[in-house]
Amino acid sequence: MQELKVPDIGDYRNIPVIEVLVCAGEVVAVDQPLVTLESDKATMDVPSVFAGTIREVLLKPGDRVSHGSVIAHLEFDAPASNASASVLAATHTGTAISDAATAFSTPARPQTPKQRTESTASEANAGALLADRSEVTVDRARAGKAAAGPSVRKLARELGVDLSKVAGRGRNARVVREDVLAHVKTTLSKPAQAAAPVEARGTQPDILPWPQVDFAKFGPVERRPLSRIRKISGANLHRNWVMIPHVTNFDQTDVTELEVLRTALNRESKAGAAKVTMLAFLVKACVAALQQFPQFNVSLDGQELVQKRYFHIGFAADTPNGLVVPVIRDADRKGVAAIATEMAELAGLAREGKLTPAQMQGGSMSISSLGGIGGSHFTPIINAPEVAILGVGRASTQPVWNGSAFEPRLILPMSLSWDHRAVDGAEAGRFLAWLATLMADFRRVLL
Ligand code: CAO
Repeated sequence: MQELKVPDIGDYRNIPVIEVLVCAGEVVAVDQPLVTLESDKATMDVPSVFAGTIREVLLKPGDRVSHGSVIAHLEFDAPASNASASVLAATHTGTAISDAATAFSTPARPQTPKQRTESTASEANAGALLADRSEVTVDRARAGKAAAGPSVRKLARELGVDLSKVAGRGRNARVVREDVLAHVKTTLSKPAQAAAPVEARGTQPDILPWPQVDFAKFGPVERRPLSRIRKISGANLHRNWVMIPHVTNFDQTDVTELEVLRTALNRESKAGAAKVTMLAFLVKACVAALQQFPQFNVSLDGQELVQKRYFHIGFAADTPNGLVVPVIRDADRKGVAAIATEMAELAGLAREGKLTPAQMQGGSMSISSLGGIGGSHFTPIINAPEVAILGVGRASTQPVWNGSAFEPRLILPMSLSWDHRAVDGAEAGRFLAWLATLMADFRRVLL
C-alpha cells in the first residue's frame, strides 16, 4: 500500500481541494490527476506518481491541504517513472516573471494539435475582443464558487470571463468549456459601450481597441499559439508595466579589474566547475547595495511597506518557451562561486521547464542581463511585487581619460528601473552609483 501525498507546491498552505478526480477501486496510471487544488491565483491538478489501484480516498472537496497531506492510499503496481517526478514541476513553469507562483495552474486536457491550434488562436482573439468590451472586474470569490473544472477555470481566467455570470449547462449545472465560449460570443455581439464623455474620463484609460488586421492580405503568414510561459509572463509584464510608475536610471561602471579577477578565477577553477560569471558578481553587488539601501528591499502591500530582512535575488533567464525568473535565495550567505554554480543549475532547470514555483518566488530584486547577447542600456520592467530591477548590458572596451591620457577600460552599462511609489529618484541615483562603485572595486562588497 502506498500513500499518495501532495508534493511541494511552494509556499502555499491550506489550499482548498475543489475537485476529487478519483475514487476507491479506480485503477490509476502514472501522471493521472488525483485532485484539483485551487489557490487564490489559479488551479492545479496533482498527478499520481504511481500506477495502481486506489484503495481509499482521504480527501473531499472543501478539505484544505499542504505539502505532504495524504490524498489517497494506493495499492502499488509499479515504481514511478523518472519522467513523472518532473511532471509537477513542468506544470508550473509558466510562473515566469510573476513572483507569487501565478502559474499555479492547470495543464489543459489533451487536445489534438489541430484542436489546440484552432482553439487557442480563436480564444486569444476572443480574449482581446472581450477585453475591449471589458467584462468589468471578475468577482474572484463568487467565480471561485461556480462549479467548473480546472481547464474551464483556466480558460475563463485567460478570457477574463467571470464564471459566476456564466450559466452552466453541464451535469449539475456545471460550467463547461462551451458555456464559456458561448458567453464570450454573446458578450461580443452586444454593441460596444459608447466612449465616455471627456469629463467622465480620468478613472479609466481611454484606449482604442486593438487593431484587427488581416495580415494575410499583405503576404504569407502562419499563426502559432503563444506558449504557456509567454501567456503568463505577458499578462504579468503587462500588469507590472501598467500599474507600476517606473523610472529607469542609467549608469556605467568600470569592470576592468573585476574582469581580470573573473578570468583568473576561471583559469584556476577545477575542470567541470561552473564558470564564474559577471552576473554572479552582480548578484553579490546587488546584495551589498540592498544592505546599504534597505529601502529597495521592500514590497508594497496596500498602505504598508514590507521591509524584507532576507536577500534573495532573481535573474531573468531566456528559455525556448519564454522568460522565467529563478531566484537565488540567501545570496548574502553565499560566495560568488556558489552563486555562479547555483545560477547555472537554475538556468538549466529553466531551459528544461523544470523550475518549481518555490524556485521563482520571494525575490528582493531581480537582474536582467543581456550582457551575453549585446546592447547597452534598456528599460527592464519591474518584477512585482519587487520594487527594482537591474538591467545589464554588454561590457565593452572604451577609452577613458585617467587625468593624463586615455586608456582602454572595460565599461559595463547598467540600467535600474524602480517603483516611484516605493523609492525616490535621489535614492535610486545613490543606489545605482553605489552599485557602480562596488563593481569597480569589488573589495568594498566585503566591508
Ligand atoms: N558583458 C560582456 N560579456 C558578457 C556579459 C557582459 N555584461 N555577461 C556575460 N557575458 C559573456 C560571458 O562572459 C560569456 O562569455 P564566454 O562564453 O566567453 O565566457 C557569454 O557572454 C555568455 O554568457 P551567458 O549568457 O552564458 O551567461 P550569463 O551569466 O551572462 O547569463 C543567463 C546567464 C541565464 C542570465 C543568460 O543565459 C540569459 O538567459 N540571458 C538572457 C536574459 C534575458 O532574457 N533578459 C531579458 C529579460 S526582459 O525580456
